[in-house]
Amino acid sequence: MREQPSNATIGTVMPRGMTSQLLDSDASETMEWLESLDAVIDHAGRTRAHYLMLRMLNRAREQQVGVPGVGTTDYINTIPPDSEPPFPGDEDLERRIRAYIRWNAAIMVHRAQRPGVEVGGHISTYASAAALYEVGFNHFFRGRDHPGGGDQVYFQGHASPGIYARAFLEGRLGESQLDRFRQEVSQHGAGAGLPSYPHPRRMPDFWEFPTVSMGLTPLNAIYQARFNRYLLNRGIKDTSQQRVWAFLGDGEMDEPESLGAIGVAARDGLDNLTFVVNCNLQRLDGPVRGNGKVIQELEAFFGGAGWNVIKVVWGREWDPLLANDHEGALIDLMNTTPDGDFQTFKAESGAFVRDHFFGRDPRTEAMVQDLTDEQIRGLKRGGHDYRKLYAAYRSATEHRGQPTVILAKTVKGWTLGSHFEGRNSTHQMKKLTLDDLKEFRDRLHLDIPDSRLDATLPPYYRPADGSPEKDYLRDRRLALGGYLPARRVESPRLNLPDDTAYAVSRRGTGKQKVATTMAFVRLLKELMNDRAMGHRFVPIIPDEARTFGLDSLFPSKKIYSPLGQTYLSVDRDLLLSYQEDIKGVLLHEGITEAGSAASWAAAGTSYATHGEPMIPLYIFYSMFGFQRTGDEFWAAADQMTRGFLLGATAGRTTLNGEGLQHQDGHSLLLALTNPACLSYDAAYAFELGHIVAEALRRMYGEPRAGEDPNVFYYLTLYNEPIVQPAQPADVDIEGILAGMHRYSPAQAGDGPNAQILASGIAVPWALEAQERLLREWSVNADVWSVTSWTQLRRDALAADEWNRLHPDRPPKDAYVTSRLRNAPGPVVAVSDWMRAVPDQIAPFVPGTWSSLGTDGFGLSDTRGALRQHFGVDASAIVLRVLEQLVTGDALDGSALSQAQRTYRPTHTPEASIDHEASP
Ligand SMILES: Cc1ncc(C[n+]2csc(CCOP(=O)(O)OP(=O)(O)O)c2C)c(N)n1
Ligand SMILES: [Mg+2]
Repeated sequence: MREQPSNATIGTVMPRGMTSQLLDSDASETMEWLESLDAVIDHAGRTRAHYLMLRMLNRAREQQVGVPGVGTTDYINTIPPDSEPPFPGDEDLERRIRAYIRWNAAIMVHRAQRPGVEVGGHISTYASAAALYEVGFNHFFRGRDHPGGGDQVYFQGHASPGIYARAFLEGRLGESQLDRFRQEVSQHGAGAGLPSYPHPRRMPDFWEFPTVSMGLTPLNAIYQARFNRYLLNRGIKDTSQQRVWAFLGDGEMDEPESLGAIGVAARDGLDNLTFVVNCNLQRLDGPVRGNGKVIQELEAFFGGAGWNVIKVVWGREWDPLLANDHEGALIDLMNTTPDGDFQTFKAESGAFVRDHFFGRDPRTEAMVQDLTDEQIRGLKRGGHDYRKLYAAYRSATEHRGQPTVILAKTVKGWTLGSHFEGRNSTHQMKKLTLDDLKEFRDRLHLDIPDSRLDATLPPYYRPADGSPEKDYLRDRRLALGGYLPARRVESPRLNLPDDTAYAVSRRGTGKQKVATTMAFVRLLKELMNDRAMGHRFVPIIPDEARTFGLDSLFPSKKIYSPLGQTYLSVDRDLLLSYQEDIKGVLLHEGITEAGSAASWAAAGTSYATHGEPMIPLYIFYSMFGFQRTGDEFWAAADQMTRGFLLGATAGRTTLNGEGLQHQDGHSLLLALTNPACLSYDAAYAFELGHIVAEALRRMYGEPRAGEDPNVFYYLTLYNEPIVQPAQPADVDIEGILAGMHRYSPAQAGDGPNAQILASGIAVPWALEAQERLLREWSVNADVWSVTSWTQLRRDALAADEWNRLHPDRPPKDAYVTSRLRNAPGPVVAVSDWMRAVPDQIAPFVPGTWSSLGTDGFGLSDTRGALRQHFGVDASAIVLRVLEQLVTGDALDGSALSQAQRTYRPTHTPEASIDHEASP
């Protein structure tokens, strides 16, 4: 028996966790409504009641009654057939073009499996996505020459064979290039082959966006769309016509990065962004959601986050069936069938689908009784129906105020035959048998005779010049602004600020103690005020502006928000008030390193994507940089991002009191692994000034012959205030840039000599050690400031390589070797990093090498205590130098035991609290 509707006040908890204290002001009216619903269920059934309830919700929304949204809708297309616009293309020609591309994509991978090569590739992904791309290529994607500017299209990484195959049809790639797929060096030397995936660095005129690390594409696409709006709102470029498309896998959506930023896109109202998720229900190993429904799940996520969701589930063949589904039996079946079953249906026959799907309910069984098994098998999925897709894309591009996600249901391995379609192993299959090839050819209606179907090297297929297919292909792309993908760099070289901008770094701070972070911010302010190019700097911060002193930019540069500032700011009367503005310069991302890194890549590639060189400076806790977002930096390197990464609060002992999770003694090691990243660990402001000037010249000014401008700089900055010395009169700029300069030469004397190599915040410790060595032990030590261990190593490796290739020529010295060749005494290296950081250069240092460092986890304590704990302070340096001198017989061994007594740590050096005296 059904429960009687209650006439009490609605309870305090409503479904989906919304608490409510709504009062029922007319209980008898409420009863009437509830009873009429009951009556509908009794007389017309639950399906009818379901429909009426949805209509009521719709009407309520139209009348602007604020009712909660529905998480998911039925498992059918969002756009009903009678709302589909007419398809403007030539269906037959497009079908043929798709068939050629499908064929060539698969054949390219197949041929790359020829004996002796066997470099692999993916066939089934593109096979499932061909229509998703082709509708875009023929009707939507705008090329660079479109009057409104080009679209930015992120192609799913392992769908690359299809994108190459289209370029082949377009005449942009030749047959020999296709045959060099995944053979970037072996076949015809560097640069002649096609990279496996979209790698702009490997194919800089073709690929724009690296996509194959799953999860980064959705993230990057969101921030690219956001950055396009930023350029528009700041008046730097009119991007209002440009759209960002991201093609994604349904398996890929499991990456936290995939969904992590969708709220940003909704919040910023990015209606210039379209996600197309290829829901083939499979990932690499098997089903994405065998027991569930990935499309429904994603609909709830995106809908809940505020996106416009368009589901393209069924092809046109289903329309008549759904139109006759008066009792909702078919929809019910669709709603309740798990993805695992849908996958199986596509690997089985029409008869199987009749029995196992339609046969589950006599009403649905009856619906298909007049269809043959073949017709049942021919009931297609929406993602293979270009009319349904066209309707979805059109609706997405016309939608205002929200980003759109298109959830398109497809079959993995579609058209490749029964060994591929819907099989769990399909992702990894790279070869077709001769029978597969024949079946595939027949399915695509290609005019290739059996005699030419060689099992190892089946032929490519290209329609002749002047054929209707070729003309159509070309005409469509011409009408849409040119071929895609295409990367073009048309950006002006910048007129860089002259020397005066750097005076602030050179002059020193007198008696005032200033950390290098603050020194950098002072320099940045000067640069941002440059008349010619100051507006191109884009500081990016994940909620640490105050920590790094960047809040001083709030009032003058303001924080970007597409909404401006609609509220009354709590600190509006303060000098450094928090100010948001639609023309704001600062990208204040909130607490998202992932989002900040994505913004940084978007801004740092603006020179190529928009022809507008922008200079992003992403400043973060160095611990949460390479460690947290290293893969994004790697992709950014592939995308040839230019700009600055600023690892603030660097060092294992410098962040007073913070401890294990914050103290970074290793990010420089991680930075070393990125070939596009030049890292510097400056000690002083004047060094920073030269490094920044050089970086701007290389990336945005005039690069020297043979120098790659597509690099970025990682500068580690400290938060420990020290007196910044004025630049020495005989400053060695070349040394600063190459990675080391003798900052404080030893005094001439009779005692033994030593070389102390220090970087960053360790330089002051080294100077103290130098002074004590001289005063207490008559040891003459040079102190070198090593601005970049990594640059020294790279230079040394290059010299090593040159020597290997030129055995008959006099060997070249590495820079570090040449600088230390005649420097007397043992070499002791010290830094606030783990020893492996300085040890990178050890093989290239003549003489005795020894290093001190901060290996292990950080601890919370004072700086002094930590430096003693790790053994990197001045005492530890003195002791290590003496030990090395004794070992090398330059000093009497008896001195050592005395030194050890003096310098071995016995207690924590900082002032202690007298607990007895406390109240
Ligand atoms: C971060 C990351 N992890 C793993 C992989 C390896 N990988 C490549 S494709 C793939 C499966 C992709 O499935 P899906 O996203 O559903 O794409 P589909 O091929 O089905 O369209 C995996 C796991 C990767 N490329 N990146
Ligand atoms: Mg998939």
